[in-house]
Order: sequence, then structure tokens, then C-alpha cells
Amino acid sequence: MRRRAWTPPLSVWGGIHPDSGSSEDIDAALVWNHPLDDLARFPRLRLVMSLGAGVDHVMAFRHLVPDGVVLTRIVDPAMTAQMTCWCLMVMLDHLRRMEDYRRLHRERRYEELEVPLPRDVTVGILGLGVLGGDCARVIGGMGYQVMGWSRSPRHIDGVTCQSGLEALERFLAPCDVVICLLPLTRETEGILNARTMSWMKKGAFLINAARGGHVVEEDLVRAIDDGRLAGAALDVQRQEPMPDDHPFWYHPKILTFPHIAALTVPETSAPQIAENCRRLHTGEPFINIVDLDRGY
Ligand code: NDP
Ligand code: OXD
Repeated sequence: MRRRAWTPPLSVWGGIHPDSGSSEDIDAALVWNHPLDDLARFPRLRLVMSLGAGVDHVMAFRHLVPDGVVLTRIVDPAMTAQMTCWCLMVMLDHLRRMEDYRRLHRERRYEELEVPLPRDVTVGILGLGVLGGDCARVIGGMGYQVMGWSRSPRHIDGVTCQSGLEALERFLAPCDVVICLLPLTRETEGILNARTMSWMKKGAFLINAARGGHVVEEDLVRAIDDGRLAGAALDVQRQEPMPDDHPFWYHPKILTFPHIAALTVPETSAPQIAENCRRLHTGEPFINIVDLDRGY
């Protein structure tokens, strides 16, 4: 973005890098998931804005982000609603046995299948932030038993909240469905691995809507093949798109999606980006700031 007068808001865009003019003029960068080596080339950089809610792609280049530069992310109710809907969709698809009903329909069989009542199902949500918190409230509102896990203690009405690594085993043990909505950080990389999956209830179903790096993929395949887990719905994978020979493509109990659970909606996200650009100009504190030390 070029440093120009703020009239009108969107006129400040400098252009799409590398056609963004002189690097001396750039004081803010809007970034997504691409190599960010060039950030170090902007001596006047003051603000880096992630086009997504997650910032792991920027944190990977943190060493190139000069001290004092602020990182912001998207916090948008339209994104939150999409995420909660996606989590509900795959959770209910599993719990209400949609796959079996589709098969029965194709076979023209009019049969009733047994499914659990919401009150008898425990749903555990890893991450109780903007997205996990909403998911917890909505799923709890539908009558499911909801548990939530976060880094620091949280309180959400109707949700049994636990925090800290030492509570993770106790947290996972009763869950019939585990939904991951954690940020990807040093602490959460590979958090869903053979050991933690062994703490899960036999027959639990895993939903990952956060980042592929949370799951040790070969451990997940093994846990499902061993019968420990019933299956998984994964919006994200370690390599996106997955290579053709990735085992997830072929596994009958794994359903993958191309990272579409919650997209950044330009109409609803642009105002907060414009607002931070305005604040850059006026010196007011930015909104939706990421804590660079925590990494989220
Ligand atoms: P927030 O920062 O609002 O919430 C993060 C939550 O995770 C907080 O409750 C936080 O705890 C908890 N947490 C962080 N580190 C740990 C830890 N080490 N142990 C336990 N809990 C931890 O993030 P959002 O809810 O906005 O987003 C979550 C993630 O969802 C994003 O980082 C992104 O990766 C992913 N995402 C995926 C999308 C998709 O389409 N698939 C779309 C958008 C986001 P505390 O409350 O104590 O801070
Ligand atoms: C995000 C995402 O972090 O889309 O916003 O994954």
C-alpha cells in the first residue's frame, strides 16, 4: 500500500506485489498463503494483515517481520457462521448416518437406523476462540453435551470447559466427536497424534477444520484402521491439494474437503481491513491484532 492521503478509503491500495510500486512507499501489506520473503524488503512496513483468520502462514515468516510491525487477522461473523455450519454438517452427517441412509435409498430399502439422542452424545471442541466458541454454543443449544478445551481457562454457559495440556487426556476421553478449531502454533503442531488419539473414546469421530498440521496423518489412518476412531472429516490437510497417492483419498472412513469450511468473504471482511488502513493513517490502535508471542 502506498502512503497516500486517505481519500477515499480504497484509493490507498498500492497494487499487487510485485507491481506495488516503490518498496519505500509500502507501509501495509495484505497477505495470504504465499511466500512472504519480500516482507523484509519494505523498510517502512508497519502493518501486516492476514486475509484469513489463521496466521500460521505469516508466523512461518516471522523472522522477516521487523520488530514493531503489527499483525492482524480476520474476525468476521460471516466467516464464523460458515464454520459453525460446516462443523454441524459433517457432525450430523456422521451422527445421523447419512452415508447409510444414502445407501439404503439407492437400494430402495425403507429402513430405520439407530442413532443416538443429542443428550447422549458428547462433543469436544479443541479451541474456544471466535470459531470454537460459536460452534460450542450452537451445538450445545441443539442439546448435545459440549466440552471445550483452550489454552487459558474459559467460561461458556452450558459448556464444560477445560484448559491446558495437562487436562487434554481427561478432556478427550469422553468425547464421541472431537472438533479441532485450534490455531496452528508450536504448541499445537501435531497435537492429534497416536498418543492423543489413544486417549479418545473407542469409536470417536474426528473433525478437523483448523489446519492440516494439527494431525499426524499416518497416525490418524492407523487409529481408524485399528478401530479406535470411527472416521474423520477433514477440511484441511498437511499438503493442499493432497497428492494423488495420498491415503486420505482412498480411505472409506475419511472424507476430505478442499479447505472450504469458512472462506473469507470480501463484502464482509473488507470493512475491517479498510478500518485498519484508516487507523494506520490516524494512529488509533488497530483491531483484530495477533499476539506475535503466542502465535495466534
Ligand atoms: P482464536 O484465536 O479466536 O481461538 C483460538 C483458540 O484456541 C483459543 O480458545 C485458544 O485458547 C485456543 N488455543 C490456542 N493455543 C492453544 C493451546 N496450545 N492449547 C489449548 N488451546 C489453545 O482463533 P479462531 O477461532 O478465530 O480460529 C481458529 C483457527 O481456525 C484458525 O487459526 C485457523 O487455523 C482455522 N480456520 C480454518 C478455516 C477453514 O476454512 N478451514 C477458516 C478460518 C479459520 P485461549 O482461549 O486460551 O486463547
Ligand atoms: C483462514 C482460513 O484461516 O481460511 O481464514 O483457513
